[in-house]
Amino acid sequence: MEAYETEEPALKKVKVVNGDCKVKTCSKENRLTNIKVGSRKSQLALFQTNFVVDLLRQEHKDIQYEIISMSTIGDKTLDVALSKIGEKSLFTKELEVALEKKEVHMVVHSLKDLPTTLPEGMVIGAICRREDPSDVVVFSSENKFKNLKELPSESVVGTSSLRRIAQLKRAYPELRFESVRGNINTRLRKLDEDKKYSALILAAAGLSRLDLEHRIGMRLSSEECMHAVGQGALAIECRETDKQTIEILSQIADEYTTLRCISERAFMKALEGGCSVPIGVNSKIEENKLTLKGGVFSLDGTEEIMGELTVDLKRAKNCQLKKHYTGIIGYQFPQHHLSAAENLGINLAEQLLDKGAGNILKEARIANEASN
Ligand code: DPM
Repeated sequence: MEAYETEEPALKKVKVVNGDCKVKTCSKENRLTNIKVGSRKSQLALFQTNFVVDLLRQEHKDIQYEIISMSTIGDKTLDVALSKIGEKSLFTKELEVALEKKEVHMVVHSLKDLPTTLPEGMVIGAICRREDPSDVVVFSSENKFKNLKELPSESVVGTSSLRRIAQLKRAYPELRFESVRGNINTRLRKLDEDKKYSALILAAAGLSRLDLEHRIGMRLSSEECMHAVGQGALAIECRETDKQTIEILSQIADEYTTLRCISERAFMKALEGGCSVPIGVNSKIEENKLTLKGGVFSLDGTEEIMGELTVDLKRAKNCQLKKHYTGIIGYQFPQHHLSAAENLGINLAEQLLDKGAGNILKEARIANEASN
């Protein structure tokens, strides 16, 4: 079997055959001593960046870390619904330019904001251990509701996610779903002050990172609302050729999260979905078996096509090594597991396309473009 070998001679040479990692040599004088980490400026983004820097510090105490924060188009375009801006790398572009110009070594993102195809030359060097990936409901501080069912009909629920709207319309046809933009604190302020919204749908992970768990009024089950691809996981993007950074990042990557997220991203990629497509997923690893559940939903909430597939990782066959799997590098993990995860996502997408998911997605894209 062919081995993945690092190209830059100065760095610790790592040779990997099927996850069997052999460290060969280490030249001290060229080692990175100062790492620049790019981040968006929002409170959540800075929290996430600091979280990753803390993890890195535990593994690499000898390195200095510097956080460089910047605004992105997504941050600047607050008045338009997310799905209507039509730019896939909305929250990532400026940061990727800084990476390309070598102004930073790495950038921390919410994995769900990273497209399944990254810009040329960029990879995801690590995905950290996933937090709760589910969606939750936050009610306006004025009312005492505990469940969406209790809201009076025609109450307005704020979310810009077509995925959330398409799924929740099925269970709560009497509610109205309207776009809301801005970072989490801005949204909560609009919820409490504007009187327009009775509730918001948000990711549990974002709220808990900001210590706002007490605002969670109701957790949505996966039957009611499948989460977004990659939700709840943090990803660190870096240059594909920057082997030193890739090696440093490899130590904070979580194997199960990586496998689950590769399967989810492969599923979305095979369906050609972006952040404005109503696709939801759920994944788990139990007893070495990776299970992926996926769904495609029509925007009006009338149609859904779902499926589920499992792969036994123990029985996964050796495979041709790839540079990355949906942009994710995991050279320290068994490659045949990464490959099995990717194939699982592709196979599930094919199963859904056979059941007619292509038409639902096409209609969703047309409807979304027409409302631009
Ligand atoms: C993406 C979506 C949303 C974000 C679309 C979706 C939600 C937008 C909205 C791709 N990015 O989920 O279907 O409801 O108006 C985002 C959040 C986080 C990362 C906030 C959230 C934090 C959680 C995480 C916005 N991106 O979803 O409530 O790191 O996974």
